[in-house]
Amino acid sequence: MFRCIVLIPSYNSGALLRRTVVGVLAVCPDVVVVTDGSTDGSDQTLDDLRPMHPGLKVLHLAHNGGKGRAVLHGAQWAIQAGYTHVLTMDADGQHPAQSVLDFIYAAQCAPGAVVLGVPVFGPEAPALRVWGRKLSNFLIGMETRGAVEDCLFGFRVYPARAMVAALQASHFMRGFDFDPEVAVRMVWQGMPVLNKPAAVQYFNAEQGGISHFHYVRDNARLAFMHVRLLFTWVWRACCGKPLRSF
Ligand SMILES: Nc1nc2c(ncn2[C@@H]2O[C@H](COP(=O)(O)OP(=O)(O)OP(=O)(O)O)[C@@H](O)[C@H]2O)c(=O)[nH]1
Ligand SMILES: [Mg+2]
Repeated sequence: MFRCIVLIPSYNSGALLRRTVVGVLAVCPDVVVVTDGSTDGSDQTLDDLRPMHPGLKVLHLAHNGGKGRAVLHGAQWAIQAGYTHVLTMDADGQHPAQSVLDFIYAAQCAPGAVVLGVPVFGPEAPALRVWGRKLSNFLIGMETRGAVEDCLFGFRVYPARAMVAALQASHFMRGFDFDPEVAVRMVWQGMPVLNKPAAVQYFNAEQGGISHFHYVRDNARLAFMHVRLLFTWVWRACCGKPLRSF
């Protein structure tokens, strides 16, 4: 039976975490938040929501280990709790709570597929973010024969077991390389993909906007990921056999 839970990885998301969770709870009762090593007290801002929302679960990891590790942890918990699918969304209010049910419905209609959000940027989106992803999208589009329209947007619905299996097959994908690489790996495993537009919103510092994307560290990680994926892709093309992890 199809059961989907909203999975929100969070690291020092400030006041936006509670706002995001409240927004999601208004449309979907099942939410799991995974925080790891947050030091800004944002975890505690959810405490008073829990008695009123029995479907809200907050998982704490003691040490910060990256977005991908947090998603893996949450998805493993979700499988144990009987969920078949997870809808991942960011904690910082950038992803649209009003599209949660649409995405869940799309996944319910195609339970064997991964539903990938395609960002629809507003005028406030920084040009660096809008244009910076074009190279990544070009490379990933090539490696997946155009199956993945946007590789960096984290608003998605995954069949939980397939996503966990893809992560467990590799030591990578634990940080910001999670979103692009897991999509490629799932396509290579033959999973159908639905690309679905969804609004993305950027907040400025006064609105509490916060990013943990570190330009040097995370772009280096993404560059290494592209080298890995391109190498694997060429190898697959030459040998005609799948390499699940590399
Ligand atoms: N649990 C956990 N969540 C994380 C970690 N790093 C980032 N996140 C979450 O992942 C989501 C995306 O992180 P952001 O820092 O906003 O990165 P982004 O949205 O890719 O980049 P921007 O375009 O700058 O916003 C947010 O919900 C973060 O709280 C982490 O180490 N652990
Ligand atoms: Mg963000």
